[in-house]
This record gives sequence, C-alpha cells and structure tokens, in this order.
Amino acid sequence: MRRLVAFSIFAAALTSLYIQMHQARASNCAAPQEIRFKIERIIVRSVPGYTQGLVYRAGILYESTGQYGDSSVNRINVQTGEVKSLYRLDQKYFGEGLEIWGNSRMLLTWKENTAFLWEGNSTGSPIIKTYPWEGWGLTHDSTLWITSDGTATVRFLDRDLKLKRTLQAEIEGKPQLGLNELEYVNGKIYANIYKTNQIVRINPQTGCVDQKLDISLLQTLDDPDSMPNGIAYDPLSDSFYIAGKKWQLIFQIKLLT
Ligand SMILES: [Ca+2]
Repeated sequence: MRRLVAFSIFAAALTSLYIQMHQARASNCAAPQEIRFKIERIIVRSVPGYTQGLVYRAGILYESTGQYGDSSVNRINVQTGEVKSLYRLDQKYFGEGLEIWGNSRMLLTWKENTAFLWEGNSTGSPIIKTYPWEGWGLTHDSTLWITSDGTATVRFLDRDLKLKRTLQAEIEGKPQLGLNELEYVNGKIYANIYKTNQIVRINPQTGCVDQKLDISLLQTLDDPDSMPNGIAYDPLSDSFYIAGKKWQLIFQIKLLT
C-alpha cells in the first residue's frame, strides 16, 4: 500500500512537472506578427498541376505534383509559364515534397514509405530510399533535410534519412497542425498550413510560429481541393513564388516587413 501511495505521489509530481514544462514552453511563444505582401508578377501556367512541392533554382521553378496516376516532377519556365514534365511516377506512388540540395534532388511520396533521389545530372531512374513516415513537405537547411507530415511535427534528417531530431511547431500555446509544403529561408522555416490560406514562419530552434501570412487574395478558385501549396524562394530578388493545387497561376510576391 505504501508503495502504491509513493508511486501515486511520484506520478502526480511527474504530471505536474510535464504541465509546468508544457506551459513554460507555450508561454515562450509570442503572438506571431502578421505579414503583408505585394505581388510582383503573375505567371500563367501552360497546364495546372496538383502542386505538392515547389523549388526555385537559377531562374527555373521545379514542381512535384500529387495524385495516384498523375504524379510527376515538372520544370516550369518562369518567363513563359511553360510546364514540362521531367519524370512521371508509377501510378502506385502519390508525389509529395520536392527539394534540391546541392547535386541531390529528392522527392517524397505520401503513404508509400518511399523517397526518390537523383544525384548529379541524372534525370533517369532515381535511387529508391525507404522513408518511414508519411511524406508531406520537404526542404533543407544545408545541414539536414527538413520534413513535415501534416501534423505539428517537423523532422530533421541526415543525408541518409536518419532522424536527428524533431520539433513541434506551436502557435499561441497550441500545436500548429497541418504543416504542409516547406521552404527554409534565412534561418526560418516557411510552411503552408493544410486546408487554409495561411503560410506560417517557424523558428527551427524553438518551434514557435513567429510570423504568419494570409494569402487568401491569391486563391482564385472556388474549389475546396485547390488550396495553396507551394513556396519557393529566390534569394537574388528576395521574393517568393507561391503556387497551389490545381492553380493556373503562380504568384511571385515580396514580403512587406
Ligand atoms: Ca518549397
């Protein structure tokens, strides 16, 4: 009996400690700053895509698209909007996040526990890697791959896809759920929030959302399936390319701080 009482006291103390730690962590996140933007350019795509990943490198946009039987990696000319398919996935795969890191290009799949990796100039058959989580967004910070899975969890993985650490994104004391497409820019992680017109900026050390951006203005389709998804940064012009699922348009925007 004495042992049971001691255990109960120990359990209560642990619970109290957990609540205190959680509250302390939550209270460390200040309310995010609301950021506005201006549109620099509108690109009309030759064909729309079910955008799941977006990357900008040296004047070209690279996009991954989803849906079983319609997933591919595309190259988009930002001057003309011409979309060219570079690689089509087998119909058993649902394409998700795409990122370019040095000479490596990686594509996640949704529920197929598979990542595709191309090294060097290869555009042919990719190296197949096991990816043990749901694949959603993908970016990198020059040290680790950074991934999302639709929850508030951000994972940091090494080049071999070994998990190095996880982070919980938090906004105003609550988990920031729905993390989708990602873009690492100047030490912060930008993320689309699933089924919303919101982009948030996450501090990768604390998990706090410190900025949020409402891009409702860019949503021109009356279709619940056509949500924004796709953030790509161009460091030369300090601007972002913003896309969405089934969108005919891609917007180049600048943040107003
Ligand atoms: Ca991106």
